[in-house]
This record gives sequence, C-alpha cells and structure tokens, in this order.
Amino acid sequence: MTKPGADPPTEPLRANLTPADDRVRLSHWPPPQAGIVPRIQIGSRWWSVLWLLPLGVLLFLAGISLGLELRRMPAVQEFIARYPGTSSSSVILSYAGFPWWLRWQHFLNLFFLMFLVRSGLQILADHPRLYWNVHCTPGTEWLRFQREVPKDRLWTAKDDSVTLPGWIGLPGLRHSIGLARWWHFSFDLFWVANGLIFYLLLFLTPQWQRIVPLSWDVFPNAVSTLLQYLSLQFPPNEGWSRYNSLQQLAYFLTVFLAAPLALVTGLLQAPAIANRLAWLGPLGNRQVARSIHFLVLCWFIFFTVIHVTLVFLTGASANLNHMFAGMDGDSPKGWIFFGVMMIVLAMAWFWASPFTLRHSRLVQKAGAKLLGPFLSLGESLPPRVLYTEKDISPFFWPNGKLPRSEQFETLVREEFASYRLRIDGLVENSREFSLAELRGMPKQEQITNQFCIQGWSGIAKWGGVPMRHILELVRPKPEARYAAFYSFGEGAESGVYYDVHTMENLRHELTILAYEMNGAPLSVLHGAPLRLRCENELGFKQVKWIAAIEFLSDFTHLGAGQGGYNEDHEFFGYRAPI
Ligand SMILES: Nc1nc2c(c(=O)[nH]1)N[C@H]1C(S)=C(S)[C@@H](COP(=O)(O)O)O[C@H]1N2
Ligand SMILES: [Mo]
Repeated sequence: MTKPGADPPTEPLRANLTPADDRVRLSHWPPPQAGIVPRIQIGSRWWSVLWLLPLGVLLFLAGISLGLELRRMPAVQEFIARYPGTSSSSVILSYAGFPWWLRWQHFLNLFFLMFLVRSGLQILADHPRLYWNVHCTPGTEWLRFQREVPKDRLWTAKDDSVTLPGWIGLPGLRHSIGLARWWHFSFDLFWVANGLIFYLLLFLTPQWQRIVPLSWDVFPNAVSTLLQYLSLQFPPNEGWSRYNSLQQLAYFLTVFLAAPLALVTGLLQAPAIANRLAWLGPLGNRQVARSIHFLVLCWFIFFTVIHVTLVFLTGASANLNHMFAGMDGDSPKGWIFFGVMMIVLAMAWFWASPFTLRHSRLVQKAGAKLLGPFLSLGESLPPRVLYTEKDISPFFWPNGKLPRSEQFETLVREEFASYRLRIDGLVENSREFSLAELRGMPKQEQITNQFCIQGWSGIAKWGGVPMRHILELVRPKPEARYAAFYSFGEGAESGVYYDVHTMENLRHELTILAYEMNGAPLSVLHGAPLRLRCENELGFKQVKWIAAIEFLSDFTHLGAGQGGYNEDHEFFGYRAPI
C-alpha cells in the first residue's frame, strides 16, 4: 500500500513522459524516406506500373483503329442503327436539366472525394503494400511501392512507411497517418451524408431515371456507344435530358456499386467491425478489404479522368452550362461557375496540408469531436474470438522501439526473474507481481487479429492473465476511470511509451496481460515480459514491455494530455476501434 504523502511508485515513470508540440515539428518527426514506383506482382515477377502508360496508349490506339475498322462493316452499321446508343427505356421526359441540389451535390462530391483520395493515399503510404491473402507476409503482396523487406536487420512497420509529396498525400509527411485519418474519416461522414441525400432526392424526383437502366438493351446500346466513340463519330449529346447507355452504366456502377463498396470495405478494416466478421473468411478480412478499397479508389480516379475528358470533348460549353449553371445552350456562364468552383477546389487543395502541419492538435481534436459518437459505438461492440490455430499468421510485423535502458537489459539477461509489475494509483491494494506470480494466476488464451493503425494485420494466439482477475486483486476505487500502461520502452521520439484505457476496456472478456505468443513465451520483440491485449482497439494501444499500470480519474496531466504517446506525439485518436 502507498503511504499517504509518499510519491506513488509510478511517479518516476510518469516523470519521463514528454510533453509534445501541438503542431508537427520536422525536427521531431521520422526523416523522409522515398518509396519506389509501384510494382505489381504477377506470377512471381514484379512489374512496374509505368508499363501501364505504353500499354494504355497502345490500347487506346488499337481501340480507335478497331473502332474505325468496325464502323465500316455493314453488320456493325446495322447494329448501330438497331441500337443507336440510348436505351429504348430512357425516353425523353418532360423534366430536362439538372436541379440546383443535384449541381451542388455534384460539386460537393468532387470536393469531398479530393480529400478522401489524398488522405487515403496517405494512409496507404504508412504500409505501402497490398495483399490478397489474409496475412501480411513480405513477398506475398500483389502491389507495393516500397522495397523488399530487408532480411538482415530488424525492420519494423514504421521503418516501412514512405513519404508522399505534400500536394498528393494529406498532409504528405512520412508516417502522418494519425492526421490523415482525421481527414479521411471526417470527410467520409460528409461524403456519405452527401451520398445519402443524393440517393433520397434522386428517387423523390424523376432524376433517378437518368442513371438507372430499365431495360437489358442498355448493354448492346452501351457497346454501340463505345463503338461510336472509338470510331470518332460521337453519338449526339443529349445530356440535358438523358444519358446514353454507356454513361448510364458508368454512372450507375459508380453511384450504386463503387460508392457503397468503398464504405463497406472501409468499415471492414476496423478492428471493432472485422473482429466480429471473421466468419466471413477472406471476405471479411482487413487485407482483402484494403485491397478492394484501393481498387475502388483507382476506379474513382479512372472514372473522373474519362468523365472530365469526355465532358470537354463532347461540347464543353453546353456540358458545363448543364452541370454548373443549370441551363442549356452556349452561354459562357457554365465556364464561369466551373472556373470559380475549380478555384475553390484548388485553394482547398493547397491549403489542406500546410494547415494540417501547423494546426495538428486542432485537426486531431476537431476530428475526435466529430467522430466521437462513432468511436464510442465502435468501442462498445465487444470483440469476439473467431480464429483457430490454422488461421495464425506465419509472419507478424513488429513495431516500436525496443527498450534500451540498463534496467531493461538486466531484466532480459536474468530472464525477468526480478521483474515486478507495479500497479497503483486509485486502487485499494497497490501491488507488485512477479512474472512467476502472474503465470500462477488463471490463464486465458485467445486467437485474435491485431490491427495496426498503419494497415497491416496479423493473427496470433495470445496467452496471459485476464485483466478482470487483476482488477479483483487490486480493486480500483470508484473514482478510477482509466488505467495508464507505462512501458519500459520509449516512443519514436524520446519519452516513455504509454497508453491509457478506459475501465470498460479493462473489463472486456478479451483484455489480458499477455506473457505468451503462439504457445511460446513472449519474445522481447513482441513485448516481453508483458504486453496488453485489448482486442477492440488498434495495435498502438497494445502497450508492450509493460512496467507499471496506474489507475486514474483523469489523464490530461500525463504527457501532452491526449491519453498516450502516439496520441500526444503523432496525433492519433485516443479511442481507436476503427
Ligand atoms: N512500448 C511500446 N508498445 C507498443 C508500441 C511501441 O512503440 N512501444 N507500438 C505499438 C504498435 S503501433 C503496434 S502495431 C503494436 C505492435 O506489436 P507487435 O510488435 O507485437 O506486432 O505494439 C504497440 N505497442
Ligand atoms: Mo501500430
């Protein structure tokens, strides 16, 4: 028991917590590291994506020559006469034009997508590898824009992250995923809200008939339209009143397939959600979801490029008047409205990264506030164990800086014989436990997936003491609302690594202090002597090399007050179920 007036035993650890700036300081940030041109693995060979450029040009030229050639054939001319390119079902209705809500939503969609794509690429750059299998074993990627993982030295997931230019990534810095996620998730909310309102208004007005094909002849008509474009005799532009079948299909797929798929595959990457859907197998797995999520992003970019190209090739003035000025005809108004909106977009584009680096804490706090209800909901979903021995990952990425203190090296040398886990703060019984004592307590084993914020995941079997048992022994006082886990290790910059959890997290059935991994004693690399497993949160909250646990009523006096080392220094969210 702590004597009244005496310093609680965790005080020296707490004293080593470092304050952190409220903005990014480049001198306190991982140095930049360039990636490589993305490579795709086909068979066992790696191909640079630069091959797509000549391939694209070749396909384009081949397509046009084929189109011109086919167009001369009588059978093809008959086909085009029979299927002129617009589905028989899309009759010209009396409602011509785009209402104001649709024009605004069109612009907002683009505006939000710009933030989503840029912050999405930033998130990807934190683990610049994509997999089709459920593990993250180096060499099994289908795409990477980072070199092969070095085999001759320790290479952590953080070492692997690469820099993006500030005008592509948001905010562009290497390992700025904490900040990128606030943009990504906030703009997800805006984008999904915009999308839901769009769905609603689409079906409350006749506008849905523009993009929902009602007859199977949309397919031959789409082929016909494609042939007309490729043979450089474009079909008539009737965009003011109806779309041709190729447009109809492209818009339909984008609005009703790509967009929902982006949302679902995004959610499937969250521990709170994917942890409960493991029964879906690879379909519910984070890595497969991540790959599909990326392909949807590629579709949005491809769609936008083709869409904009055709807008300009098929009568720019008329098209811009339709979508930006809400009128038919040749007036310059469309150009003016379009120009103003592009300036707004460009300004936001160039403002976003510098703003994020200068006002990082603000971005973090605003994001946490906005997303608060969703984060609470995510945390309240109890995780489940759904994996079996055969699911265990053959490779498990390590992360973090190994503790390097004299004290820790001594502990390792004597195999943690003199290790004592200190538990104090707002508890009835301040206690110290040796590793032998912990091993003598009830043991719990669980096979779970670890979701690192950076994007990788790994399934492992963990064995240790349920936190519930520890709570019974130390008996937190009623005013204890949180527990801080202090590590022997430091964070990326100097200062003790720590993280704070709520009492609810500690009471979860799957929260354990693990001393075993995959049936063997926990290795130092993965957190020996003791690491936390709290399965409804991301990896960074699973403190490794635990030295002490302190129960608290509040955590704002620790470090920079954000509830953990990465929360303080890298602007991560304190609540991390997604
Ligand atoms: N003490 C300490 N614990 C830590 C970290 C760290 O840097 N220091 N990194 C965290 C992060 S970001 C992850 S993803 C996991 C990685 O655990 P692993 O190395 O066993 O994969 O540990 C977490 N615990
Ligand atoms: Mo992580």
